[in-house]
Amino acid sequence: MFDRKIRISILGNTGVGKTTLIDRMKGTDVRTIRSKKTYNINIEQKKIRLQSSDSYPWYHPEAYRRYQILAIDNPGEVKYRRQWREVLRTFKTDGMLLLLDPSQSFETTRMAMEDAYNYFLDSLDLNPDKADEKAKTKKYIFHFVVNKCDICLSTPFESKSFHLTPDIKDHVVGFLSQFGSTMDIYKDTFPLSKFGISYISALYSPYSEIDKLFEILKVYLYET
Ligand SMILES: Nc1nc2c(ncn2[C@@H]2O[C@H](COP(=O)(O)OP(=O)(O)O)[C@@H](O)[C@H]2O)c(=O)[nH]1
Ligand SMILES: [Mg+2]
Repeated sequence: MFDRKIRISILGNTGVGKTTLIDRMKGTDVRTIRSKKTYNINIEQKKIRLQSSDSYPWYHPEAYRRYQILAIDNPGEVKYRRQWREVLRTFKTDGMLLLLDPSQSFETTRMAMEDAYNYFLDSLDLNPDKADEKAKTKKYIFHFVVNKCDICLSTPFESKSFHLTPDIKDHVVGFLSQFGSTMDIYKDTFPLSKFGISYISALYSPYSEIDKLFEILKVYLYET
C-alpha cells in the first residue's frame, strides 16, 4: 500500500552511459566492473526510498513510502534501435530518460533524439495522423539527461565527489542549446507532457545526484 511505481525507458545512442546509469540505480560499483555492450532489452527493478521521504514526519505516509523503479535498458546501436519502439509500445512507461553524451558528435546525438521522438509517436499509433492526435493529449515525461559531465572540461578529472561546477555547466548548456530546435519539436507535439533536463556523470556523481533523477520523475508523476 505504500509502494508506488515509476516505469521508465532509458534511451540514447550507444555509449552514452545508459547501462552505467542503471547500474548506479541498482547500487553497483560501476568503476570496478567493465561495462558490456547491450544487445537486448534489460528490465531492472529496484525498490528505493527517495530522499524527500526523510523530510516528512513519521505520521505521513511518504515517510514510509518506497518507490518501485522499473527501468528498461535498451541497446543504442542504430541496427537495434527499432527495439525502442517495441519497448515503448509494450511497457507503457511513464516517461523516458533520454541520455546524451556531449563528447559524441552533434549529428549522432541529434539522430538519437529524432529516433526517440519518432519511435515514441509510432508507439502511440502507427498511423501518423492518429499518432499526432494522441500526442496532443498524452501526458508523458521526457527527461533529457546530459551524461559524462566529468569529461566536458578540457582537462578530464577524476574525483570521487563529482559536482557540477559552473564551468562544466556552461559547456553542457552550450552543447544542449544546439538541440533547442529538436526539443521545440518535442514540446510542440506533446503540449501536455513534462520536459526536463539534468546534468550528471553516471560514473562520478554521488548517489544523491542519481537519486535526484528518480525524485524528479516522482514529483512529475505523483505531486501534480
Ligand atoms: N567519463 C565517463 N564515462 C562514462 C560515464 N558514464 C558511462 N561512461 C562510460 O561510457 C562507456 C559506455 O557506457 P555504457 O553504460 O555501456 O553505455 P550504453 O551503451 O549507453 O549502455 C563505458 O566505458 C562507461 O564506463 C560518465 O559519466 N563519465
Ligand atoms: Mg548499454
